[in-house]
This record gives sequence, structure tokens and C-alpha cells, in this order.
Amino acid sequence: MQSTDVLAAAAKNPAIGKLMSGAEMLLECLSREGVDCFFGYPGGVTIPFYDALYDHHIRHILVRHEENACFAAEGYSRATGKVGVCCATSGPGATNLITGLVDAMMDSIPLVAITGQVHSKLIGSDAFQEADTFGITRPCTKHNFMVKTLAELPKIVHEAFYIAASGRPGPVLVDIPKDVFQARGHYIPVDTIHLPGYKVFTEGHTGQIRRAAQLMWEAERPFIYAGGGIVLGNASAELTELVELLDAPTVCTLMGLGGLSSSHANFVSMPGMHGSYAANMGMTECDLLIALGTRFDDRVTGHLPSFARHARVIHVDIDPAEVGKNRQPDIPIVGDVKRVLPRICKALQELAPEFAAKKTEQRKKWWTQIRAWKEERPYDKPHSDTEIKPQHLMDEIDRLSGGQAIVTSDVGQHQMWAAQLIRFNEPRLWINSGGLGAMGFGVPSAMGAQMARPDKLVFAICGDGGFQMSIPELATIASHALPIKIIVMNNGYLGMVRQWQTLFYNNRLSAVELDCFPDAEKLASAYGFKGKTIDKPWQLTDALKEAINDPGPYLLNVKVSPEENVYPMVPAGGPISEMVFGPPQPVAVA
Ligand SMILES: Cc1ncc(C[n+]2csc(CCOP(=O)(O)OP(=O)(O)O)c2C)c(N)n1
Repeated sequence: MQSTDVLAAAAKNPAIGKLMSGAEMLLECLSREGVDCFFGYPGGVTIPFYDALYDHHIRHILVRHEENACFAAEGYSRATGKVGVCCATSGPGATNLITGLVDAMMDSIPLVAITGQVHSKLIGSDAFQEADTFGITRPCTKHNFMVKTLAELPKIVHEAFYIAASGRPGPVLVDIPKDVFQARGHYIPVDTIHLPGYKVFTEGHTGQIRRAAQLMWEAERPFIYAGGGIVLGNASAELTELVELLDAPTVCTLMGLGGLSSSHANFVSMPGMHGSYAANMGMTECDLLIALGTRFDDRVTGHLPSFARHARVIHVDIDPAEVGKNRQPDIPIVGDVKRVLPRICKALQELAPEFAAKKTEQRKKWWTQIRAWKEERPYDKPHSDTEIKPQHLMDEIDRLSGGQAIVTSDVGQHQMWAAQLIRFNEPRLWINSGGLGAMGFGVPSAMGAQMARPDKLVFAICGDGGFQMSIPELATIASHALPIKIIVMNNGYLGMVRQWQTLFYNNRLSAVELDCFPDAEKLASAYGFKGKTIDKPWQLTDALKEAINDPGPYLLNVKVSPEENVYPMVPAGGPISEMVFGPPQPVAVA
């Protein structure tokens, strides 16, 4: 900005040109980015920042561990699409963020992490609470910055937000030395971002789009494989239009659930290691796989050479590095699904008169086959008269929430059952740690989601293992009266590891028994809210209703059958068509 512009702008906004500290400038930049709340934990070098926050309207949520600040910021972002923000002090505060940063990186979540750093003069001297945050976070962020002067602070903060949210989203870290927070200078706003080395491809190649539409019409057995990019790219409506135009069976990955409503007639289910039979058979037998905003993750593809072995592949993704990484597509399209899909739909409509009628018969046959697979082996939903089956729990949560609640999950068996059995009729309702699979994610991400969406019913579904990683955050939940319904699927084991030991290690159960779990009612009441333990199937509906109807937080500890396994299951590295549907049957001896 020129100085005359500054004067004109200052007349409109008193912050412009004002003498401020670096800490105040940072808050002004956050405000301009639309940040209304962020999650953090203070320390020595960030005290100047927290001092400026004392007088500021932006809300700060004091978590009880920095990892949870990152997970909560992710929950906030995953529920809204906005950039989540977290903050930690230097040294141990910054290193405690690492799991959250890797998680956001793996799942492409837009995040800005602000860390304090020791005084510039002390950097490199092994000063108290000095860690090389910039070096440590380089491989686990989309980008990171070290602020060296006050003058560059506003520019860096706005660039961080731009990089986090644009293209394939991801976490960006800004490391700020204490003296930069304390320095004073005139605030000059930044109105434009200029990053010459950073290119985002959004439109897709016109010729490839046309060829893709042609292939879609020519295919006899098209199959849509929709990933997290649909949700992150806000392309749910565009996906739905394509699905209906093509009348293609569609799967949504663990990250993509809700991208196409789970109640849509064309929705098959989730594919992959714990995906349904119909989803995996559809992927295996289709002649055209339309992969949208997805990365051919090993948990989806299984044995790569057998994956979609008869299919030609169209792959649309915003990140060029993903296209051809695991499977070479016949038609690669680098672009934003939100912009590319309408162009594909337009090309499909233009080609419809030539193809639509010719394909009717084969498409009918394909749908008959898909429906047969669905009926042959639906997801297993066992109920019992004496104990609560985990599937019964998920089924009941599904029934009571009607595909409308936000559900965050931790990692393990409960995560897979929730993904299989709970409907998500909109995007941004299902929030889980997909790529990293980080236990301890469920509760703090629910805090972020509930903070962002106070209007929504929010469930945090956890295992008894993962929940015990998050207990400190019950204080944060209580202190902000966040009405989260924490549902612990308590099987007395680190269930998913126990399942693998049972199935693949001759049932030699090693270090998986969780023989001590706190009394849920006492634990919750120690924090000032309600809790309960149930273990009988007839208690389930009433207990869930009580939790939902309670105006505050609620901890429901549901003791389920301890030795239930998640099926179907594709043994790691095997073809996804070779699923296991139950425990090995004893071999009859003649
Ligand atoms: C931080 C972390 N540590 C270890 C693991 C490995 N792990 C994956 S699932 C699982 C068991 C989870 O047990 P629990 O939380 O009780 O859930 P359940 O599988 O019983 O539903 C473990 C230990 C992990 N994913 N994350």
C-alpha cells in the first residue's frame, strides 16, 4: 500500500496504520482472515500474544494438551470447511502439535498452526524451551514459515492462510520469535498474495474432460469411487449431479462419506479393507472406474495389481502428485472436482443423444448385478438378547440421528463399525482420522466441531483405549459446556489390535487387555456433567435418548461383546475381492 492509500484506508478502519505490537498485528491478521475462535495452550514465549488476546474479541479455547489443540482445530475445519487455527508455545508445546499436524497433512485439512519461538538472538543456542520447530515440522506441513521481522509478519500470516486453504489443503505452520511478538510498528494491511512458485490447477484439461465423458458413455459397467476431495472441495452437489446423470453405482471412501448422501439410491457403501462386498466387487468387476478426489490408498485398493483389474480409469484430482502415484489412469485430469465435474456433466449431456439409448440394456444388467451383491452380503448387524453387540450400538445411533448428526470417531473397530453402519446424509458430518489413524482424535475433534456448529448434535464415538488418551479434555468440554455426547464402545480391549492378534497371530493376545476403566458416572460427575454405564441390550435406546436429550455434555460407557470382529475384512495386502466374512470355521476331521 502507498502511504496516501494507507491514510485513506485508515479513515475507514482505525487498525490501519496504527502503532501495534507484533502480537496485536497477528490478531488483526487473524481477524481479517475471519477467525472467530482458535485452540491453544500458552507458554513463556507466547505470553505477549496471550496478553494481547486479553483485550480481543477472538475466542480462545484453552485445551489441556497441545495435540488436542491441533485435533480440535481439525474438527472445526472438517465441520465447516474454514481454516482451523491452533497455537502452542516453543519447545514442548510445538513438539506436542506434531501428531495433529501429520494428521492434517495426511487428510488434507486446512490448518494454520502458530508457534512461539525463543528470542531471535537466542535461536541456535539451546536456549530454554528451544526446539527447531521449523526443521521438525518441515516434512509434516504443507508449508512452514519462520518470521524474522515484524515487517514481514502480516504478509506471512495471510500467505499461510492462502496456502492452507488453496489447492490441495493442508497444515501450515508459522513460527514467531518472542521479540517479534513484542516489537512495535505501524500496521500496513496486506491485500494481495503473490506466490510465484505456487501454482494451483483448478480447471482441468478441456480435451481430457471431453474424452472422459465419452468413456463414461461407452462403459457398460461404470463405477464411481469418490474420496475425501469431494467433501474438502465442497463438491457434493456436483458429484450428485454426475451420479444421477450417469446413473452410476457410487462408493465413498472413509474420508469421502457424506460426499454422496448415504441415503441416495446410487450409494453402495464404503469400499476397502472393511468395505462392503458390493462395493469391493463393484470396484473389481467394473469396466470404468471414475476416481474423484481420491488417492488410491492401500486400505482401499488392497493388492494393487488386482485392483479394478478390468477397468479403464479416469482420475480427477487437484494434486498432480496423486495422479498416477499408485495407479496409472487412462484419463488423468488435474483440477478441482468442484470445477471439473460440472464440465464433465455438460460434456455428458452433449453426448447423450449419441449414447444414452444404446447403453440402457447393459446398464440395467450392471445394476442387477450390483443389487445382487448388496443382497447377497449386506453388512452384518447381529443383535443379542443378553449383550450389546457393537453393531447394534452403531445401528441405534444411526436410527436416532437419522443421518443428520455430526459424528467424530477415534481409531479402531468402533471407527469401522461407525463408518459402515451410520448414515451421513450430508458432507462434513463424519469426522475421523483417516490417513494417520491417530487414536485420541475423537474427543478433541468433537470439541472443534461442536464449537463450530453449536446447532448440531455431536457424537464422539471412541473405544475404551482411545477415550483414555483424551480424558484430560473432559475439563475443556466442561468448562465450555460443550454438549458433546461421548459414546465409549467399551470392549475391554484395544479391539482392532486384538482382532488382528486373534485372526493372524493365533489368538496370542499380547498387551491388548484394558482391565481398568474408570466409573463413567463418577468420572463425568467429577467434571460436573452426567455419565452412565450400560451393558444390557434393553438399556441401549433409553440410554442414548437420555444422552441426546440432556442439555449438557454426556459420557455414555457402553459395555459391548468383547470379542466381536469387524467384517468383512480384506487381509492386508490381499485383493479386495477376497474378503473374509467371519471367523475361520473349524475344519471337520474325518
Ligand atoms: C496413537 C495411536 N497409537 C496406537 C495405534 C494403533 N492402534 C490402532 S487401533 C488400536 C486399538 C484401539 O483400541 P480402542 O480405542 O479400545 O478401540 P477399539 O478398536 O476397541 O474399537 C490401536 C492400539 C493408533 N492407531 N494410534
